[in-house]
Amino acid sequence: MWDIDRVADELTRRAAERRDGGRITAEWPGLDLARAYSAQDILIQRRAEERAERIVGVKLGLTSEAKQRRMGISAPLTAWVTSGMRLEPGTPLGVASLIHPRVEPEIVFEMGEDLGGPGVTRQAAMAAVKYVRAGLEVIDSRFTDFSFALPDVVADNASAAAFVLGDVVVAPDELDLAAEPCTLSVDRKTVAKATGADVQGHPGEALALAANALGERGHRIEKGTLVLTGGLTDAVFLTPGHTVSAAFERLGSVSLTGC
Ligand code: 0L1
Ligand code: MG
Repeated sequence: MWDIDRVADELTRRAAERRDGGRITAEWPGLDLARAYSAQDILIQRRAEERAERIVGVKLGLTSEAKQRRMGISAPLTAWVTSGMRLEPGTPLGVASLIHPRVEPEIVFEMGEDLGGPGVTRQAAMAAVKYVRAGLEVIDSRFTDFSFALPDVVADNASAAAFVLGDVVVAPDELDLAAEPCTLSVDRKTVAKATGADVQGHPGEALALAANALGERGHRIEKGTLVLTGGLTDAVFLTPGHTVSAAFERLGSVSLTGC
C-alpha cells in the first residue's frame, strides 16, 4: 500500500542507491498534487534530519516552454534547494555520485525581503529581490529516462540534485531581465540560446508564481534565501571530462565540469 511516507522513502532510497525507477503514479493513481507536495515536504524534512542540511531556497521547475516541451508537462511547480546541494564554483562534480545528471541554465534571485502570497504581482515580487545571479542547476530525476507525470516530479523535489552560482551579483533595477541573453554551451560549443523572457515572460513572474503557490501551502519565501527561477533551456547531460557553461550578458558566466 502506498502513502506519502512510502513515496518519500522510495525516492530517498533511489537517490541514495543511485538508481532510477518507474512512475509512482503508475502504481498509485491516488498520488495527486496535494499528496505529492506533502511527500516533497517529508523528503526534504528527512534530508534535513539525516544529512544535517537546511533549506537555502526555492526552485521552480518547468517555467519555460523549452522545459515544458521536453518533459511533456505544461504546468510549473515549486520545490526546495538545500545547503547540501550548493556546489563550490570551480569544483568538478562526480557524475558517478548521481544517477543521470543533466545541467540547465537558471536566473537566480537572492531575496532582500520576505515574500508571501496570495496576491503577489511581478512588481511586488521584484521589489523583494536584492540581487540577480547566473546559475547552473543539476537535475537528476529519480525516474527512468526523466519520464514522469506532474505528481511524480513534484514528489521528487523537481529532480533537484545540485546547483552552482556565478560570481557576478547585479541589482534587479540594473538590468533588463526579460532581454538578458543566455548561451548554453558544452566544451565551448553552443547548444542552446534563450533570454530571460523565456521564463514565464519575465523571471519575476516565476517568482510571483512561486510566492503565491507556496502561500497556498502556508510557506513564505524568506529574506536571504535563493530562488532558482527554472531552466531557461532544455538541460544537457553532464559527462566526465566535459564542461557545461552558461554565459549571460550582464550576469556573467558560470560553468560546471563533470568528473
Ligand atoms: O528548472 C526546471 O525546469 C527543472 C524542472 C524539473 C523537472 C526536470 O526537468 O527534471
Ligand atoms: Mg531547474
